[in-house]
Parts: sequence; structure tokens; C-alpha cells
Amino acid sequence: MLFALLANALRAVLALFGLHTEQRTLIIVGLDNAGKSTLLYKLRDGQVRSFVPTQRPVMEEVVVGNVTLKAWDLGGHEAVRTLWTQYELAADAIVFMIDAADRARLKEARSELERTVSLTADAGVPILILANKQDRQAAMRSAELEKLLDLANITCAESPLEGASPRVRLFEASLVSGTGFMEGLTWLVSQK
Ligand SMILES: Nc1nc2c(ncn2[C@@H]2O[C@H](COP(=O)(O)OP(=O)(O)OP(=O)(O)O)[C@@H](O)[C@H]2O)c(=O)[nH]1
Ligand SMILES: [Mg+2]
Repeated sequence: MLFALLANALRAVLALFGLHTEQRTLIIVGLDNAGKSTLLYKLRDGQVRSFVPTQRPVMEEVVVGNVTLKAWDLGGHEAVRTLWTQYELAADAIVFMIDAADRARLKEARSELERTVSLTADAGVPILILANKQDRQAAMRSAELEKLLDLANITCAESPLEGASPRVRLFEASLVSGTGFMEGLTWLVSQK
């Protein structure tokens, strides 16, 4: 008992100095232009910068709370989407990025989301949907997006027990304004 208390206290102190963190694998997917690379580097450097479209998987280690995430940005163009499955099957957590201002491509995003949710259902991998670009006037808010994505139906086969957290959650975010994404990631790493 005393030993466990001391070990926990030691872990808390080490975490404070960044010396002890739990490691998990995070996969960032979503259509091209959704903001995946922007998220990865915002998490790494705290800044937004511009990128050429991602051609191959890129990994950065980032820390959220006291969890160290090996975060993989897989790229979203059709040609690289073939890689998603193998990475998703090895994921501890997934971020599915959506450009909330792009109505024209929402159907395409929905179909990729549905595939990701069903692929990871057995493993129960938590999925954070980030409805990005909320700084844009055309951005759809969460209520509309949940309806258009048909989120209730996509996840209907796995309704959580009453009071339990759902496995798939949508958060509004803007990487440019710096809003929402950290709340979403904090929820994601709180899921075991
Ligand atoms: N207005 C606005 N633009 C954003 C936001 N986040 C990212 N962008 C812009 O969206 C564009 C695409 O961002 P990327 O991060 O390169 O997108 P990606 O998902 O990595 O795209 P691929 O590598 O092609 O799959 C860039 O011009 C970003 O600056 C945001 O929160 N608001
Ligand atoms: Mg990219």
C-alpha cells in the first residue's frame, strides 16, 4: 500500500518533469486538405505553418497530458489512403480530421469515417472526430455535422452502456485560432 502510494507519487513527479509518460500510438487520418499535418506540427511546435500535401507517413512524438503519443500523419490523398487500414489496426487512438467548411466533400469524408469506425470496432479504439476550420464562416457546427455524417447510425451497433463514454466523439476545432483540438485530445487520451 505504502509502496504503491510512493510509486504513484514518484510517477507524478517524473511526469511533471516529462520523465515518465505512458506511450501510445496515435493515427491521424481524414481527407486531403483537412488539416492533419497542421495538427501534427501544432502539437509539436505550438505553431501553424503551411505544408505540401503529405505523400508518405510522417511520425512525431508529442505529449498530451502525461501520455506520449507516437503520432502518425498518414496523408489523405486517395493514393495514400490504401495505407490507412494497416496503421488503423495498430492504433491505440485515432484522430479523424474533417474540414468542417467543405460541404462538397462531406459525403466522401463520411464514407471514410464509416470504414474507419467499423474496422476498429472489435478493438474498441477510441476515435476523435475533429471538425476543423471553425474559424471559417462556412464551417458547419457539431450538431449539423453529426446529423449529416449520420454519426448515430455509424456507431449504432455499439451503443455504450448507460453512463459510459462513447468510443467516437466529435469536437469542434480551429487549428488556426487554437481552439477545441486540445479539449478533444484530452478526451481521447482519457479513453483506455
Ligand atoms: N482556416 C483554416 N485553415 C486551416 C486550419 N487548419 C488547417 N488549415 C489549412 O488547411 C490546408 C490544409 O492543411 P494540411 O494540414 O496541409 O492538410 P492535410 O490534411 O495534411 O492534407 P494532406 O497532406 O493533403 O492529406 C492548409 O492551407 C492549412 O493552412 C484551420 O483551423 N482553419
Ligand atoms: Mg498533410
